[in-house]
Amino acid sequence: MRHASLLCLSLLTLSTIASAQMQPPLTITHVTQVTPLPNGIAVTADGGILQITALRPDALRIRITQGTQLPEDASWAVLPAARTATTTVEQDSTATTVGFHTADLRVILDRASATITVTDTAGHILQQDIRPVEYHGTGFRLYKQMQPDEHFFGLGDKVGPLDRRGQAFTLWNSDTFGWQESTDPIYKSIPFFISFNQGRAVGILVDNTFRSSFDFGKELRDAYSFGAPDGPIDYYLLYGPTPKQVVEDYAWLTGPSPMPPLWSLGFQQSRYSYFPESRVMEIANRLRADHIPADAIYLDIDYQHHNWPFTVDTDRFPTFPGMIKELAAKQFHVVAITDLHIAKQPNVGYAPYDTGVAGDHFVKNPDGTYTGWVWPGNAVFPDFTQHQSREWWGTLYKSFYDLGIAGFWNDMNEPALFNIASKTMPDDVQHRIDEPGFLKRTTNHLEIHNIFGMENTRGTYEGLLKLKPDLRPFVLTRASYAGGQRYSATWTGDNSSTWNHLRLTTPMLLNLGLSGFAMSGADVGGFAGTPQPDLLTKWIELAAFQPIDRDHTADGTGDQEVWVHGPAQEDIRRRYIEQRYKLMPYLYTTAEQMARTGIPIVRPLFLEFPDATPDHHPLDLDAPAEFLFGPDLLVAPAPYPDELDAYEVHLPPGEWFDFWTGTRVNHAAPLVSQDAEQRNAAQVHLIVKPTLDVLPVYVRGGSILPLQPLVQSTNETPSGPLTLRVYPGDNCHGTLYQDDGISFAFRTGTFLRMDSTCQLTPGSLHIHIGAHQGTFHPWWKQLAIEVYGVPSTTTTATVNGKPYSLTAPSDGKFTITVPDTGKGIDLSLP
Ligand code: NBV
Repeated sequence: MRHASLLCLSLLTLSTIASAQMQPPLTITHVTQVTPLPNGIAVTADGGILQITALRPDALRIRITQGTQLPEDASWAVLPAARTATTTVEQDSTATTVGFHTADLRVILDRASATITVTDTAGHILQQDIRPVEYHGTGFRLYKQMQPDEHFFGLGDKVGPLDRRGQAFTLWNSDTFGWQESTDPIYKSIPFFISFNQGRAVGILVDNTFRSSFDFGKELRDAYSFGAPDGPIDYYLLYGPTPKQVVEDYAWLTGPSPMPPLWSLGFQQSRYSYFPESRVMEIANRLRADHIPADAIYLDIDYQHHNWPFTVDTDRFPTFPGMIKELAAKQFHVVAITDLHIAKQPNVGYAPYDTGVAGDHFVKNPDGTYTGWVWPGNAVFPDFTQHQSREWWGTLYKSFYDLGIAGFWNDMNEPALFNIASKTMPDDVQHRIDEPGFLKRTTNHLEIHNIFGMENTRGTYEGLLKLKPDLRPFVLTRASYAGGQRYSATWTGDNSSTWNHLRLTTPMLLNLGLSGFAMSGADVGGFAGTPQPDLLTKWIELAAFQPIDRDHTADGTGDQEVWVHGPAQEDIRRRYIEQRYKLMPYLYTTAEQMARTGIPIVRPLFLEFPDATPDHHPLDLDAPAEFLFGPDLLVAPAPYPDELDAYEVHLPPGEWFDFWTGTRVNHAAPLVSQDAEQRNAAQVHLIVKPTLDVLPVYVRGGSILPLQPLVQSTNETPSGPLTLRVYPGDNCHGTLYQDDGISFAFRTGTFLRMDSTCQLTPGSLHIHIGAHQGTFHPWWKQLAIEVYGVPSTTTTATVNGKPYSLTAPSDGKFTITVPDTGKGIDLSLP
């Protein structure tokens, strides 16, 4: 009987859904009234209203709604300064269209269909609606023309190829242990993508926090679309035309990643979990004994008392504060996990619970505090959409931060829950929004789910800043939303120890970088499972050229530290980690560029070389495993990393050098005797035979790379000169940025910047090393200027006008060591 009624109920539900789907969508169409605005237009149409405004000449905001009233104007993602930015526009109107233009963009609204077309000033279509906006109940969908050569990037670390064309995605933060290539959604929701069509790039942020979806030509061959089941139609269009400009615009809109502490760019060792205390020390000591440079050790959940956040299991960690000190003395920074589920433990003196209850900081059901089951058992969850609850959350870090724990890891913040089919909070959980810039109101989990993790990290980041205002916080998160890069670095969650996962890492980190999350990594060696020796070696090689380099694995898997497969493998792995440390001045300079401009640390080729192919398709499509580490290093792993067959490396047009040998690639004639046209003839194709111990890396001719002597941690002061490697070529320049690596003193001028250039003319090379800018005093006294690609017959040079005799080149390079007076150096080679 019970079964029968359940069946009736489900049939009824099914038929209701079916009839809702059968209903034709409501559309917004036929313009009835147009109000010109100083910065755009407000339009009334049949079924709803549209407002299109220009924030800058190259940035539009488009808001559409059913009815007559735009919804609340508030955003978790977009910075207030950008949202309120405005520029004046010129109105345009014809018998069939209305619209306006700025210095960069033209907006054309068709009067009959209320569809929008955006073009550049030359009339190239950047985005075009193919039909009126559709509403299905509270849900909406917008369809845009997809051009034959249009490619799509972004949406964070969604799994799959770099180019999103032909794929569809859902945005719903999900705990997906052991995700695979076809898994969607995973942990983060970043509703931002870049369209790149024949050299013209446009960025779109769809600022809607509900379970949105994006389809890039999967449903319809010639259209892409986006929509959400609820919430506003509120999207931003950012025009390049270069992809780099779009990425910078997006950083303007949502903020860049902050300047990371220097140590977070070092090698990080983690596992679920190192315990007891003696095991943590054993790992730290082994890293030092084996001379594996390293900066961080992670404490995963098992350091806590019964998995209660902000506690310590004193049986396993009897001298926890002493351990943190001892690790600091060995130059290790400790990162501790602090999950957001607070153990529901009343009356036992558990302060996070007691103070949370006292302050009314936990999310509620319609009928009381919501309780869910996670690591600590029954748990409660902070209401991170209340600013006062985030502030309270931030105070929980005080004792750990005072102990000297350097960084914090916010895991499980999708939020992840056990014992429930949805693996997250029920839809009807209530969140109270109490937030400057927002109406004070209560909403349900459907609206808040995707920003819950981001607001968790915001509480952590801002809390840490309040506790130690002059220390750069380090927060690592699994879940986030657009703009979350302002508060935390991220990683790609629970990947697997397989060759395919090694391959998937690169497009995930590249798309994260294009979506604002420039400080990112993937568990090196893979989380689920145990890597074979060669896989771990190859993974460590690759990760040396990624923003966050953290070896991490699950509980119950085999050991995964650098030394586990014997000295031969360890030697190779050590060499790559050492190379990362030698490149630290270059990596740190790249990180500073990221924090200032939003340009990511790892970059797809088309970001730096949008014109690399004659028909302007992204070169990345031909070279799916290649990427740039900073502006000048091109990393070219095998496209299928376990295959031993030779593969083709595509280098963008221009001059390239082999990073490891210093030799010029694929050119026989001496560099200085060639003119620019000869040098830049075309793309270079190389055939590479993979070997275990070599990860091919190339340097852009025209770059000046700063390197330092080897250190065992970023705390150690390098001894010896700063090396500037000069690789001649066109547009030759390089920057070095330094500061204390920990504080915000750089904001008031305590930094050092040196901008250098070189000029190559047939027969001579002139190098200018810039004077020091800023007041920071560096560790070096001398510069070792290494010049590549110069004929070995060269015997003299001049340094600041004085002759300097050269010794015969070694490894294809000349080295000129000179004191660094800070006033700049001019060096000429005939
Ligand atoms: O805290 C334990 C793990 C952590 O090691 C991992 O990195 C996270 O992604 N955590 C997930 C919880 C359980 C994983 C099975």
